[in-house]
Amino acid sequence: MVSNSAIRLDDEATKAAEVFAIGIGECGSNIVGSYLKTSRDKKLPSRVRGYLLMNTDRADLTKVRSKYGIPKEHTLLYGASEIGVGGRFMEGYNAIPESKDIIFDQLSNLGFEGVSGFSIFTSLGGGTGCGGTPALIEALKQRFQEEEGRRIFVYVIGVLPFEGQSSEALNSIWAVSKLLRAQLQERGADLTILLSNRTMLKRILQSRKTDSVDYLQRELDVDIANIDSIETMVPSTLDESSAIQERTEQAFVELVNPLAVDVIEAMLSPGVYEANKDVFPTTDLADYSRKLDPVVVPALYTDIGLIPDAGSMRNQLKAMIDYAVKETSYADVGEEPNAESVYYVLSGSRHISKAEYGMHLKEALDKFIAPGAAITPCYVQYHEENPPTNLLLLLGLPKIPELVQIINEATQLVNLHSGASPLKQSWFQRSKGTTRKELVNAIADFRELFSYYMTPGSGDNLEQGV
Ligand SMILES: Nc1nc2c(ncn2[C@@H]2O[C@H](COP(=O)(O)OP(=O)(O)OP(=O)(O)O)[C@@H](O)[C@H]2O)c(=O)[nH]1
Ligand SMILES: [Mg+2]
Repeated sequence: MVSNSAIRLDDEATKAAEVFAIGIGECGSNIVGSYLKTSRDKKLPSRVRGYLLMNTDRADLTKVRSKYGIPKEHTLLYGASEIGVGGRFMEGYNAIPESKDIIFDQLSNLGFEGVSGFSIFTSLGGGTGCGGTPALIEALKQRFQEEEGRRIFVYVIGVLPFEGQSSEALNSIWAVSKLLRAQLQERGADLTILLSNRTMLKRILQSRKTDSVDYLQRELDVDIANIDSIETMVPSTLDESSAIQERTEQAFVELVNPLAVDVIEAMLSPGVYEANKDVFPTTDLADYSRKLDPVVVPALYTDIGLIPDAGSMRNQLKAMIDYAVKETSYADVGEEPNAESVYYVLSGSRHISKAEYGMHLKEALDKFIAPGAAITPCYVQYHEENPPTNLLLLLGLPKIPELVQIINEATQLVNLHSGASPLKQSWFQRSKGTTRKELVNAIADFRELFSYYMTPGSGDNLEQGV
């Protein structure tokens, strides 16, 4: 009996899930892979209708299959080289239209026809995923919206680079400005959700100090005296291209991926039917994009110790919001994010996750949002004994101070490779597959789009000439 109903439930949940997940490039594939594996291990019902991991690098795909137990038919090797595009995002971009037929064939075999939403997971610092994502969205929107007249929503979960990866900072700027520009023509992502490696690493190092130090010490075989020495080690080691750099990056990635998986689960779960919970107002995934501005930074505060009988709930909820914004966001939004929209999902027991608290939450959020910003609530009540209390905050268009850092890193790099000599100029073609001009434009675009992040004097000037 148990197994029968379990199967039925599983089936229902899968049907209720409206999202198709695509992991593109190494980071994107790893994140989807570890998400699927974690869900399996924790026996969570399926939150996705189908999934595909795609890469231009054969070895990386093979690795991902064995590491996360992914069946071959859920992976796709495409593009000309089989060894990836090595950060040249323009090649990553062009590889999509060149392989459009095989990509769509495989998506079709995996049942993507009926879904209304896609979530694309990628790093914003590499080539395959960073370049391929905007092209893939164009292809999907063309197929569904322009050819079939059917509206779909596309989310991008994009991972910003670690500190000191200046070459990747440049790719990130290109990708984010490309995604936002495309959106103006209805051919871009409906929502771009930013997770930052540098912030996730910082969070992990702070919250699991000793564990992390032990882990890194073991993995890297170096003596780490304390947490501060890791932080200074990060930029310098990631800047050299050496074996230690690769090992460091790998170790960091292993530390931050579980954090990325947590937030994905928190975002997907309210939109999926489950017998043991009530969600109100009823929420489907498309709601996020209807209610939020196009660039979103999530924050996730889990296992919150709220106790309704112990003193003022108003104060407890205020402390909860303060902590969530300042200490748990996935890209650092500082003390005054000034978000233009907010979506929150409060989940827990029915004594805690209830609409009556909406008023206090609104009041607590006030100092973190712009005047007039929309707040959309969602409450998830679990029917079990003492479920954990969790808060997911999605901040629409917040200020993100670390973008200034990313712009500075990218600008320095462009300046470094600028000059009259053709040898200097060829660096752009060689390492990015594009011209210096395209990158200068992307930086200018980015500065304009995010001008209010920039305070006077911040950011090196870009040498416009040449
Ligand atoms: N959080 C996280 N970051 C990752 C992971 N794998 C790679 N990265 C980061 O992603 C960036 C590199 O992008 P990749 O995803 O490796 O690049 P790609 O899309 O495979 O493109 P090419 O290798 O250039 O063909 C760097 O900033 C890495 O630190 C991962 O599993 N998790
Ligand atoms: Mg790769």
